[in-house]
Amino acid sequence: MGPIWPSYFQDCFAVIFMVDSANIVQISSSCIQLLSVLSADPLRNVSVLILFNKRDMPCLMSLTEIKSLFRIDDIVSSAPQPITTLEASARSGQGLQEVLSWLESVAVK
Ligand SMILES: Nc1nc2c(ncn2[C@@H]2O[C@H](COP(=O)(O)OP(=O)(O)OP(=O)(O)O)[C@@H](O)[C@H]2O)c(=O)[nH]1
Ligand SMILES: [Mg+2]
Repeated sequence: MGPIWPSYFQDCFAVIFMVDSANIVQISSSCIQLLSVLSADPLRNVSVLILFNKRDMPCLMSLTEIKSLFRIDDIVSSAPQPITTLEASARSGQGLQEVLSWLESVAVK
């Protein structure tokens, strides 16, 4: 669906970019997609949450390794947007409260 995402950018006040952290094969393409989202002009001033999902699943890589493959630190320091990273499991509900708190914090701005 990536090619049609820009059709929705104009009305966004925030972005939640969800990463399937159990699928290490997709990590590099996911990172490229993220960079194109962050460089989109209509999204220059929105808050961004990078959400590492599926943390309940067994995974060959630790979250630290995945974040390092993503070069998260470089992305956060060079992107124009305020970026938050969180981890969650949509299946178990782990981390969802933090996601809601983040949404609330950016919605009142
Ligand atoms: N264990 C687990 N499963 C999840 C979680 N979130 C979503 N799923 C499951 O993952 C499946 C959907 O994810 P994907 O298969 O990656 O779907 P997709 O990203 O649209 O499709 P692909 O492009 O093929 O990856 C569904 O079966 C969901 O129930 C989670 O946090 N934990
Ligand atoms: Mg998937």
